[in-house]
Amino acid sequence: MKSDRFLEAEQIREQAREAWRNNARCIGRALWDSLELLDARGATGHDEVFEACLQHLDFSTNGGRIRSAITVFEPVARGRRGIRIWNKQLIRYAGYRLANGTVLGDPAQLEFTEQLRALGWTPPAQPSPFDILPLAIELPHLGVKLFEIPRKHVMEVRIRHPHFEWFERLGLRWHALPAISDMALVFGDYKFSAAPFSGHYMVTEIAVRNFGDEGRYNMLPRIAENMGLSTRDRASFWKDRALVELCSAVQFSFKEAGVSLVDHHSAAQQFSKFVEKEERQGRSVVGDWSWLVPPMAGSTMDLYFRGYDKTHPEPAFKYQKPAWK
Ligand code: HEM
Ligand code: NRG
Repeated sequence: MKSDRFLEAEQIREQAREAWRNNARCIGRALWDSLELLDARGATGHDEVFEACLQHLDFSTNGGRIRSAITVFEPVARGRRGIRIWNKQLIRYAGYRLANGTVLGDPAQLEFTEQLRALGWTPPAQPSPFDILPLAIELPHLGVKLFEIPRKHVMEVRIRHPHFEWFERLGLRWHALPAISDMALVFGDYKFSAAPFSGHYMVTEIAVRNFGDEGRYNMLPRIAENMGLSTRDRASFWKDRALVELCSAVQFSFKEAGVSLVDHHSAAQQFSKFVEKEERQGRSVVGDWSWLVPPMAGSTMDLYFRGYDKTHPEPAFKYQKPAWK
C-alpha cells in the first residue's frame, strides 16, 4: 500500500462526506456536506489516540451546539488489522448483571462491560445506571489500554417532562453526543479502522429505543404506571402513550439544556428533501427502509411510501468484527 502521506486531509474529508451520503441506514444525511474532519493520523501512542478522542468529543459537542465531525487515525491496507477503539461508541453506559439476575444500566453493554473488567477495569464503588465506560484503545503491536474519560468532556442531559413532575424522579439522563467508534471508513485500498464520527441525536433513538426497548432500559411499564394506565390491557395502548411522553420529555429536556436534537418528523422531512436533491443531481439514493423509517409514526412520513436503491457503494462506513473476538 502507498503510505497515507499521499492522502491529503482534504481528500479524506471528501471521502468521509461521501461515505456518510452513501450510508443506507442514516436518516440524517441531508447534512452530509457539513461533515468536519479532524486529522489525527499523526497519533502514534495510546495517549495521543486518547487525547484525539477527547478533542473529538469537545469539538463535536461544542457546548451543546453539536457539529458533525469525524476523526481519522492512521489507516491500514484493507484486510489488515489497524488501530481499534473497542467501544461501540465513545460514550456508553455500563451494564451490570446483579446477583438477583436483573441488569443495572444498559443491557446492550453487558458483554462489553464484562470484557473491560477482564482487562482490569473496576466499576465505581456504587454502580449506577449511567456509569460512563472507559475507552479501550488498541494499537497494532502495542496492545490495548484503558482510559477513563474525564467528566468535563461528557455532556449529559437530565430528562424531565414539560408537564409530569414525577418524571424527573425516574432519574433518567442521556449523553448529548452519539459517537460511533467501531465502524471503519473504507475507500480505495484504505481502511480507517478507527474513525469515530458523530452528529446530533434524533429524539426516537433515545426515547423510543434506548429507554423503551425491553432489551434496553425498558422504561415503558414504569412510565405507564405513573401515568395511571393499566398495563394489563394491551389495547389501552399504554405502550404507545408512554412512548409519546418519553419523546416529549427527551425533546423538552434537550431543548432546555441547549443541546442539538432533531425530532423524527423534522428529520424525515429533511431526509425527503435530501432525496429530491440527490435525484435532481442524477444520483440514486441508497436506503434501507427498515432503518430509515423511525420507530414511531412511520406512516405519517413521506419516506415510508417509497423504496430505495439497495446497492452498497463506496466510500463506505463498514461494520468490523468486535475487536476483542
Ligand atoms: C445511522 C441519524 C449524523 C453515519 C443513523 C440512525 C439515525 C441517524 C437515526 C439509525 C441509528 C439506529 O437506529 O441505531 C443521524 C442524525 C445525524 C446523523 C440525526 C445528525 C447530524 C451522522 C454522521 C455520520 C452518520 C455525522 C457519519 C459521518 C451513520 C451511519 C449509520 C447511521 C454509518 C448506520 C449505523 C449502523 O449501521 O449501526 N443515523 N445521523 N450519521 N448514521 Fe447517522
Ligand atoms: N442509535 C444510537 C446512535 C446511532 C447513530 N445515530 C446518530 N449518529 N445520530 C444511539 O446511541 O442511540 N450521529 O452520528 O449523529
